[in-house]
Amino acid sequence: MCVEYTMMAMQGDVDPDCSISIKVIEARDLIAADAGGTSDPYVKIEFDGKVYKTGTRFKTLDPVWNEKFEYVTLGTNTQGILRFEVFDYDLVGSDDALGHCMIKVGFRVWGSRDLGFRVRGFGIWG
Ligand SMILES: [Ca+2]
Repeated sequence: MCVEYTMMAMQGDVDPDCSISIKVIEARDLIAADAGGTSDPYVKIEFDGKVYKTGTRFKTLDPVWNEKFEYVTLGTNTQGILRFEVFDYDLVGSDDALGHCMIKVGFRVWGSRDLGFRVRGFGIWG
């Protein structure tokens, strides 16, 4: 699975505003969860108590999403665990978990005017 995240700090009223943007790019060779030998994958993303979901890609084991999510938190200390979980969508019954990965992210902005800091990273998961 390939995801990309960017963290940056911009000047806020009091403290810098720290934001993280996440782009879910694609996954390959997923498990076939349906009788036809394919799955209907989507990704659930969790960070800082918030949950987002990508759209569902039907009947594929190599889904491409290219979907972007923006998180904004206030303060000079932003860190946490980015959790990605891939599910197979099913019309009937509960969705099947296909796998997950986690990325630890974090940075600290030193000094109230030390801005423009940016981190970019990729998470690869087979
Ligand atoms: Ca399915």
